[in-house]
Amino acid sequence: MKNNKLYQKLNDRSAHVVILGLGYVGLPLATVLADAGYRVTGVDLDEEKVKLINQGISYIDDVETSLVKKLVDGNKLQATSDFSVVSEADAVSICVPTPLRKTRDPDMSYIVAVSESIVEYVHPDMVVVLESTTYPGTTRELLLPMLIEKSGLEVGKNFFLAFSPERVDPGREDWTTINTPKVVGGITAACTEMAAVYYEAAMENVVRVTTTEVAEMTKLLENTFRMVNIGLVNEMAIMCDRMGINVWEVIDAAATKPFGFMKFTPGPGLGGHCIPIDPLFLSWKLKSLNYTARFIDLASEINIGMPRYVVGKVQEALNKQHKAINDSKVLVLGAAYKPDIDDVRESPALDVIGLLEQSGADVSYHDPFIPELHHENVDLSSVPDLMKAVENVDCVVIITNHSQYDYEAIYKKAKCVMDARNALGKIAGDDPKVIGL
Ligand code: SAJ
Repeated sequence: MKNNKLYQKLNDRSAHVVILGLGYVGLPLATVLADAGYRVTGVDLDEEKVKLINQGISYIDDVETSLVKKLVDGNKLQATSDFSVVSEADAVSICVPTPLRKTRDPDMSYIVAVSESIVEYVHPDMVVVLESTTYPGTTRELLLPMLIEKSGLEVGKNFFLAFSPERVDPGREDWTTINTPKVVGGITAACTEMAAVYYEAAMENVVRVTTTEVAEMTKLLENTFRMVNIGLVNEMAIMCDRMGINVWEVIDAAATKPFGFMKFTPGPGLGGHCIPIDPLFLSWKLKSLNYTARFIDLASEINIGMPRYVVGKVQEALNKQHKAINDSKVLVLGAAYKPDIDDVRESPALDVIGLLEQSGADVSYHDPFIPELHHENVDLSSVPDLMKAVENVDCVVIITNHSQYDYEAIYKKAKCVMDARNALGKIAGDDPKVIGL
């Protein structure tokens, strides 16, 4: 392997790298690899992204514009929408979306489209790494035949193909593309090694696994672990509520166990483009093998049911004020899917707002990160004066506990609060105007 000229180009960083897809995974990867010494060309169909990068401007919060400018000025990074650059690539990373369709099965159209766009440019002595989260078998069963079926190339000999799951957590500063361990698994051992030496140029800890399926499954275990444990604590909240036990106190007490326990907290549901979605790739694949992934299905059912459970608690809170949801004014605090970010993808706030409106409530929302909310049946703008809105509504529902909210003031001004995040914590004591999960 060490005498292979591709291996040498990757090892001495004289290789030309092409990154396909310049989103929250592709752009950080492109800049990290360019900063490590490779010449990198990013490819994206969005001409605006291409233009911004070539102007030395970053559009991803986690990537400093100063770094993009340094790399572009230093001719280490450029962008294009022309896939033919793959014909000059020594290494290619594919970082395109893998969403779910409305029918909750994987949408592989982006992977298929990008494969069709590069198949004519694939050539001997190149390594291709798929980063997009997907079901086990995608790289071997879908990508490999698409890329080399007609080319006569031999995988593991003059063409190298691997899978390496993205582990980018937007906004996180402690774990970055450089220091987060990077799992790499190839179609063959030589593919694993070629992809590993490619990434070792820039990443501190490359973890080799034996196959693409192991690498694909690793990512799904990581995020299924989270989804199932969140489903567990959500059910714990429901069970504690039935028994009149404070689930937050139980979780905090359990979290004092220094081993064998990992803290998760209940909430209004599961948002984001990873956790609610990735495990469904697995259950979908297993269905094709006549197996039901029961933990995933059960956790998904509980998590999907949380918005409706929260609306039931709003009804309970209003009922204490001798009011119905119908015609009540309800203010939803926080629309993002988790605190202190501006992403509403799969946010449970959207479901809570929709359900409240279906019950006849006059719903408004506030989110300092999200000025406008236009999604399916939701068409709202964030209220301009938070405290005035808190004072004027019949019930405040805390869905996303952004850290900048003054929860003491909100508690004092609100007529009643449904707190789905324990944001008020001990502020409210046993005040009956506050209802938790
Ligand atoms: N959530 C809970 N209770 C919890 C944790 C999360 O209800 O205890 C909810 C959140 O409010 C959110 C959803 O689950 O709506 C997902 O939250 P998350 O903390 O898992 O954040 P994500 O979706 O940004 O997940 C990403 C993932 N990163 C990648 O896939 C590369 C995940 O693997 C990370 O572990 C996670 O960030 C993280 O730890 O921040």
